[in-house]
Amino acid sequence: MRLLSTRDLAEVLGVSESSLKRWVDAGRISASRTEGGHRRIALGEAMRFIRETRAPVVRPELLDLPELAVAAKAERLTGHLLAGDSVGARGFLLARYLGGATIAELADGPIREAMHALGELWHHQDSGIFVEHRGTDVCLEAVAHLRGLAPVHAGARAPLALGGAPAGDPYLLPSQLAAMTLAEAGLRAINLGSDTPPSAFAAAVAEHAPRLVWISVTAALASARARSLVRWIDSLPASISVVVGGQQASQLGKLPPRVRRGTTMTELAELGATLARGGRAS
Ligand code: B12
Repeated sequence: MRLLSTRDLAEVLGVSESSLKRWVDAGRISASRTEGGHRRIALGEAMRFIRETRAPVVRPELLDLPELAVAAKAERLTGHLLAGDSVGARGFLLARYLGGATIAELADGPIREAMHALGELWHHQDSGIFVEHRGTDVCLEAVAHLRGLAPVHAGARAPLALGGAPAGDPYLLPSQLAAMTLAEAGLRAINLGSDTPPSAFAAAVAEHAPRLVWISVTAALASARARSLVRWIDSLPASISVVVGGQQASQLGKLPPRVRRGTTMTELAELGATLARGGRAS
């Protein structure tokens, strides 16, 4: 875990070190102490403080996040993905996250917009497919980078959520974003990723006993696969909440009434927050 001195964080924020020490001592920023008694602030805690107070980041390079300076001013993520610019894409997402956007807002907003724009390319240009594949890789990397930096909200006893995309569905981003959204809402989240057969979902559920299962469907599934997924969902104990979403979720047809359908990560965040508070899903 990266630790910052009070002097470093003061310089990052463009405030005096004495103000920063005061904020630590008043409990506004949590810090540990070195053996010599110096205050040390975890990077995740610094990020939480910056987001919550909307504090401007004056010297991003001291956070070891130089990409922040590169992309903070760009208006859209799409341009970075089209150009295959991974530094810009990382900086774009990080700058908005530090500016207070939630993971769900980033997913439903710029990430969705940019990926949908990439998806139109292959209709129009010969180079579209390579640009789409390169842009997807850049986006996946930027989202994973944010995932690594975002502070963990869930304690060891927080309810567990587990999910992924079904067999025959190669899409990685939607399920990864679902995991991050639920983690931000205060749940522990295990992402099984793309192309997960019902038998693997079943083994994971048996091992981890989740409170919530999410399923993200983006690909058009062969009907036998869709049916076997629905059978498995049907077989889950009533104590497990299930939420299904994604561009092609409607092909699963009629689902048991206790299964929720969601269309956005914002809805998923609301469901996650209810479960994290100990509430019921429906
Ligand atoms: C990247 C991509 C690929 C990559 C995937 C790489 C990877 N490993 O992830 C690759 C190259 C493999 C690929 C392959 C194909 N693709 Co493709 N792909 C895309 C693309 C550009 C982005 C998908 C993505 O990541 N979106 C980002 C997410 C975040 O957005 P989203 O899916 O809308 O998700 C939002 C909501 O649905 C919701 N949500 C999602 N999951 C969940 C879950 C829950 C629980 C909840 C509550 C909400 C929720 O929240 C999200 C944020 O708002 C889309 C374009 C598009 N319009 O999406 C085409 C797209 C999906 N692909 C398409 C096509 C045609 C194909 C291929 C058939 C191409 C081919 N000829 O080979 C193959 C089929 C693969 C297969 N087996 O099905 C078409 C599908 C058209 C259709 N509806 O039939 C699209 C729409 C492109 C287009 N405009 O034509 N693709």
